[in-house]
Order: sequence, then C-alpha cells, then structure tokens
Amino acid sequence: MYEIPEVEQSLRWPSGSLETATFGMGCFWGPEARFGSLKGIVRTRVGFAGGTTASPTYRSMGDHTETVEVDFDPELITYEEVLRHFWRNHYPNRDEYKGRQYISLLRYGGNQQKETIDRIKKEMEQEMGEPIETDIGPFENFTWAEERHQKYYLKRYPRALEQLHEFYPEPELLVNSTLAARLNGFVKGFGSRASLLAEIEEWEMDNGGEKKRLEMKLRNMKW
Ligand code: MHO
Repeated sequence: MYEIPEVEQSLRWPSGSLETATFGMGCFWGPEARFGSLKGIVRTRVGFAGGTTASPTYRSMGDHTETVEVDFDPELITYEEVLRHFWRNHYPNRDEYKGRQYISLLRYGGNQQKETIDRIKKEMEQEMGEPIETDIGPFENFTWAEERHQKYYLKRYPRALEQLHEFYPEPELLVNSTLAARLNGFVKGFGSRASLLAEIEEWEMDNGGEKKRLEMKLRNMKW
C-alpha cells in the first residue's frame, strides 16, 4: 500500500478505515492544496485518470484528466462534504478547451459513493441553478503524476523542503505525509500556522514525542 513516513506512523484516525475520493477540477495543483488543508483529509496525490491511454504522463496524458486523489477519514469529513467542496470550488460546465485534460471529473469507488454523488449533484444543481455536466463514472485507474507535480506549491519553497527532508527522505513519503499535505495548502493560503498547530495538538498519536517533533518542525520552519 502507501508507505507512511516514520514520524507519522503512530497517527491514529478516529474511523480506523480511510476512504478515497478521486476527482478532477482543472489544473491539479490548486485542488491538491485546497483539499490538503481540510481537517479529515489524510493524504493527497495528483495524477491522471478517467481515460484509456496506457502509462499517461504530464506531457502525454492522452484522453486522461488531471486528477486529485484524497484519502480521508469519514468520521472527520464525509464524502458529502468532500463533494460540496468539489462542486463549490470550480465551474463544472466549462468547454473542453484542452480536450479532457481539465474537465470536471468524478470517479466513484463503489455504489455508496455513486449514490452520494447522485444526491449531492441534485443539491448542487439547485444551488447553481443549472444542470451539472461533470463526467461521472466508476473508478478504473489512477496513474501518479511526475514527482514535480506532487505538493506543487510546497515545492516552491526549497528551504522548507530541506528542513522537511529529515522526516520525508523519499519523495513518496512526502506525497503520503499529512503534514506535507497541510503545508502545501498553507503556502497557497489555505489555513494558518495557528490552525495547523491547533490541529496537530488534537492528533491522536501513540508516541507523544513524535507529536512534539512535528510541532517543533512547524514552529521552527524557516520559509
Ligand atoms: N500550464 C498551466 C497549468 C498547469 S496544470 C498542472 C500553468 O502553468 O499554470 O495543468
């Protein structure tokens, strides 16, 4: 599965079993930051989904769409709430001005998610006052985008990355880090240092020492 950074391994999420949401809402850099800042979102990653082209890459994604995947704890944020954030933060009926690269896309991971989508879509159509044209279908595949696109906004801060290297020595560990997901949102203007410190304070971790390490890292971070 996903390799979790050592410093976050004892973090326990209340529901004990995470759910995944898969969606595209334009360039994937922004939504990864936005969702990464939400309480209950545990991990984020960006990639390509929704098409048939084999081994998509950023330069040749074929019929795939720029997609974000988030693992979330349904006790802290429900799929309903994720969907409302999704539809309220992009316009789902834009032209396919670059083929399928930037279309509004939802992929569901089972019948329960599908039913929730049907229900919240109706609610959002009322709110928007027009029919929603999001491309909706069952999850089939998701290919991770190249390293440089993961936590894209955080990558603009090489000095901070250097300080995070101790916790996340491999690129994949940074992708799978909850703290890095929050920081990627933070540098984009989502959430504040104070709100993040308050959240970490609430995190349930077996080992108090590791929580201290996370807090110290954040307190001492030089941007
Ligand atoms: N090429 C656009 C969007 C990038 S997004 C990963 C830009 O540079 O802003 O498609």
